Amino acid sequence: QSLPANLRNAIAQMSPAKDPHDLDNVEYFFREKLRVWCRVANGQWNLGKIQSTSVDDVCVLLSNTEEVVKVSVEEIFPANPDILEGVEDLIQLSYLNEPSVLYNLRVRYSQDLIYSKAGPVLIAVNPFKNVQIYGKEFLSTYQNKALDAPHVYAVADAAFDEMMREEKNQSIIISGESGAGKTETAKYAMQYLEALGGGSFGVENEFLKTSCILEAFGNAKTLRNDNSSRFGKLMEIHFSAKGKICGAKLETFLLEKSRVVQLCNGERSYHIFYELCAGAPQILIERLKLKAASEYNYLNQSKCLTIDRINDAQKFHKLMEAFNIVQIPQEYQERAFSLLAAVLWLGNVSFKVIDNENYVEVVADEAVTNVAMLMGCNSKELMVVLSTCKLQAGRDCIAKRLTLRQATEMRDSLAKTIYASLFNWLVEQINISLEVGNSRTGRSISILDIYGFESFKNNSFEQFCINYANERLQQHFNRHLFKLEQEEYEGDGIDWTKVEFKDNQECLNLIEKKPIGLVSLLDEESNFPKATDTTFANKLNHHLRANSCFKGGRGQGFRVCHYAGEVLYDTNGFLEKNRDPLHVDLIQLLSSSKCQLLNLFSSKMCYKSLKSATISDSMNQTVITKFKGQLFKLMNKLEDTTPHFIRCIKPNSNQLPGIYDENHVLQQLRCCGVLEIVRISRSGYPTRLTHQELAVRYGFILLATKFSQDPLNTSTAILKQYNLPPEMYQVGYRKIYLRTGLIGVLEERKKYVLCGILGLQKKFRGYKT
Ligand code: AOV
Ligand code: MG
Repeated sequence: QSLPANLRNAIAQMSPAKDPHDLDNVEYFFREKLRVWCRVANGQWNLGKIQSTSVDDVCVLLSNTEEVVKVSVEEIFPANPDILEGVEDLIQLSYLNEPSVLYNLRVRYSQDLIYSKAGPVLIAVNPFKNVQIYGKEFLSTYQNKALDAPHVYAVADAAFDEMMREEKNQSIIISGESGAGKTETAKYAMQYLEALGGGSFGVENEFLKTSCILEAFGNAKTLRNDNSSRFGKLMEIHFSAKGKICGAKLETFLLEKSRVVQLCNGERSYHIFYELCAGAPQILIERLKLKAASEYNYLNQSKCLTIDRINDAQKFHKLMEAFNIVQIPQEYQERAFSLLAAVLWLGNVSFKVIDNENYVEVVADEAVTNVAMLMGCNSKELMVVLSTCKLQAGRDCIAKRLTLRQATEMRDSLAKTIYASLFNWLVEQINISLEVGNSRTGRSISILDIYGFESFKNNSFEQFCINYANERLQQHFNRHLFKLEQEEYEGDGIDWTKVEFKDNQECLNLIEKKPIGLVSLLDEESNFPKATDTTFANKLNHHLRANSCFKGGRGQGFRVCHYAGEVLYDTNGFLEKNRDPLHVDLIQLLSSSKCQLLNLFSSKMCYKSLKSATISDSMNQTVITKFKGQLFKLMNKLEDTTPHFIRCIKPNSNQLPGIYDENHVLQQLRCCGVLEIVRISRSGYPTRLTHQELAVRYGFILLATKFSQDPLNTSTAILKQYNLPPEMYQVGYRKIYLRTGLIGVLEERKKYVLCGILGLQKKFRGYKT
């Protein structure tokens, strides 16, 4: 038996590529008339052939323009032979350098091959158009293993196989900047698992329906993405011993609440508001006193009410379908819609300043009447709550009138609270419908899809939280692909040349370190009554200078060097958003309402404050601290799984098909260390088994006499018996390390040997009877 051709090729290509900066190498390319990549004046990479060389410079004849240009040796990289054009896995490239990787992905992208591999990582370049690579036919092709081209289906399949084989929880971790395609990719992964493990589990396509609901309530148009997730989500899918889905659990992270009341120009609030206004049937319009989206202040402030090529009314009908499939009772659906309309009307509630006094009264117009009606509460009470604030003065309770600013904040706070509670309630409803039966650990696949890295002209608290989450995720990625891998090789005494990578620990220290880190300082200022956003900015500039990831800013600004680039934050609003105060009067208003949903929300708020030691304790738990806790829990959970990474790449910032902006792509490839990953996996060993595991799984091939006291010797004997080439594995003190693809070969051979044995047994039995 000989090795399959693809493995042999892989071995051949594993000889390390020459150092591109080596002048000898340049000479070699010159002598052999081989093609090189050369960076020309505009920064673009062009193909060419070397004409002559000197100590520092090289003259290159460009292939496209037939011009001869003079460039320095640093601007020259070896190009790969034609035969390697558009390879599936970047580890197949003979010469690994930035222009070659960029070109390879570009070639594939231009043929609609949006998926590629970088060793263990799947790279998905967003096509921004429909590509015919999904659906029934492709699902079954991957299920039958008839195709192994890189695909999100293949990743989901590998996770499933590994879960069944190892009985270990798996995770599919999707990252990339805003608009890179994470949410779409997550949906395709769920679609695959649903097709694979469906059947015994409720209604078909249930996952996709839950996505539809979540997107309506948790996604919005931003300047980066028309369907941007404004919350993070982890979908944990559980399987039975037979590999059938037996339930799922959805967990969400920090929804961007501020969007409900405040929008940037060109952005929208949550899709659901526009869908409701555009798609509600007449009877609902009347009941909710609905108007067109353009009539609501919360929606019309950004001068953007529609999204190109999106029909909000149609989306509303899809949502209604999804509601029914997830089995949210009709009556609750209606209550939810009432609350959405209440939020919209709240934005139209206005105040009039009383004679030159410094306080306001609510204008008694249709807005406030409608809010009260929709919330099921008394409109007089509502007006009092929105314009006053009860204060405890000794034993007495006095009502203090609010200023215009305070009253507006109170109103917005009510809107945000209702919306966020509604979102959380929906997540609970979805969880009830996905209910995990008596599942056990060891057979689940979690799919993580969070908000991607964001950098706008103006970045606030929300971007800070989002980018912090991405920073944590990047650390997890680095840990698994670089740190743990290399530490294990070294610790187990196998031959290894270390690969350097860009660690983001310094940036995480900047954010998390106690007592002097961004989070601690933010909390400190948030708890200090006299602090302002400016004193906060000053404090940061004063204390964090020593960290190389911190760059001060002017006035209220500060800059952070994130793994994905530098972001300038404006501290304006940081303290208030972090405190996220919820007035007791508002909770009381909700609990006095006739709407059961609002009662439920208010009881949760009270419950939370009772559960913690003191009321102030829970009130004081700031948003960022809660979020940090959630992220830690998430990371711990992910650490208990075998990760499968998907890196989404955004090929241009205009969300357009067919445009491959090299600089934009390169920047993203650099952030996630694609070249380094390829370098590690090309010389690395992705599969590892302890000597015991190897013996249990594959040892039956050995004669009893060959089992040695020393597990290491036994392992070597087994691998010899299977006739595996020695350059394909390494034997460590504790484990056996196998190169890419070798585990498959072993499995094949095991099957082959087993079939032989079974065949013999059958023959033997036949002979006896
Ligand atoms: P994101 O999740 O990474 O951004 P999305 O998954 O929402 O990005 O993708 C953005 C848009 O790109 C989608 O609405 C589609 O139009 C398009 N797209 C992405 N992947 C595909 C695909 N495989 N096929 C076709 N079109 C695709 V954010 O949530 O903003 O970080 O917070
Ligand atoms: Mg998304």
